[in-house]
Amino acid sequence: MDFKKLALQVTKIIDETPIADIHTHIYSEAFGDLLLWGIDELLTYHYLVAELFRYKPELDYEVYWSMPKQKQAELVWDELFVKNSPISESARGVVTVIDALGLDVSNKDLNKLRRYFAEIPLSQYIDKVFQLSNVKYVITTNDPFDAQEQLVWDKGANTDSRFKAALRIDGLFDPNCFANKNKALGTEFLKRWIEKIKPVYMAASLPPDFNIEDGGTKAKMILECILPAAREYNMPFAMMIGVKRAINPALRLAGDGVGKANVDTIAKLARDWPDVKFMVTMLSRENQHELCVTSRKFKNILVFGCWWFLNNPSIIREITTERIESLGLTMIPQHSDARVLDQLIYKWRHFRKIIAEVLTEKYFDLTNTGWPITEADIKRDVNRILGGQLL
Ligand code: FIX
Ligand code: ZN
Repeated sequence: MDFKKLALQVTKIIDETPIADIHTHIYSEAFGDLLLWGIDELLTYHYLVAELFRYKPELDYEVYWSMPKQKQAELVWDELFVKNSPISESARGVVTVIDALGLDVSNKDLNKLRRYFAEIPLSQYIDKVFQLSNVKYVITTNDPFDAQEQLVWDKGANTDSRFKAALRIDGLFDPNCFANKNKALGTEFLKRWIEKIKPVYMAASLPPDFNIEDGGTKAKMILECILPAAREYNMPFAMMIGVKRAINPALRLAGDGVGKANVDTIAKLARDWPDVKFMVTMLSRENQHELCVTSRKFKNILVFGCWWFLNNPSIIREITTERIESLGLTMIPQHSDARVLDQLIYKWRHFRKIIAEVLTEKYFDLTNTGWPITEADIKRDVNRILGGQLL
């Protein structure tokens, strides 16, 4: 098989495969201003805010936070895009979006870019973003403790089938949360919200020192309420492990860090709850190989995504390659974690390029040993890992 011909074929199939984006923070129009979109939201994405302070260390955190959104965006634009090349993954992503929209990226005129977003109706722009990113649906992060979200769900919520729900329950781990005062309250709370929003899965982020055997609030809620509910509703529980929340509180949403976690606690959960499906993503690069190995040992662990600080091409390539080598087509290689609607365009455009390269190499190895790889094989494989079939 000619490598270049194979590469073109794999790339075309990946580009044409509609994506199921299984973890995002974007909302349908029904959620009002919870849906972030447009150039000013792209520029004030918390990844870029963290980078702004590295270019402009004299900038006071609270002075920045007191600025209107437009001024914040102008600062980011000036420092990361005008005075310096937008070469980081997050900055490059903004350029990818602007280019994909057919706008002129060379003029660096932020106000000219703003005019495009001011003139396009939101519903038309949502359609355009889904079309350009070729995403068939997103699963968002629905927080039952968010007052603004509660109002929308009480009114009847989302009717756009491109936006599916995930029940995010980090709030249950707050020692002051009413719903963890006893098992009955926690269970009632979960069932009420599962019935209300019909989530694809329940999810929680967990710190590096998460230990299911420590008897703390997290372990108690997981063992007494979350996993019994997951079993009863045959619903996956997604554990996103390794985040150190607010290591720099002054950065607010941008202030979280990362730590290596203990995979043994995942193995214990998978062993003790064999009929519950655990979706697992870990934030530390150092955890990835042991997560692959552990997932090989437990058929109820579904590894997913190159989460957050891992969502950089150099690490994505490494992680995706080792996952295909260890897990074959039994994992979900990526989610976008998009917080701004427009990011679907760049997060998937960037990832598609990488997985096309990785899959081409693996298919090429196969063909070199006489194994026939057909267009139908590639379509089947890509749709399995990126089309939502594994959920
Ligand atoms: O816990 C999460 O869902 C994380 O993805 C977010 O907290 C984080 O801010 C993020 O958006 C990372 O990409
Ligand atoms: Zn997220």
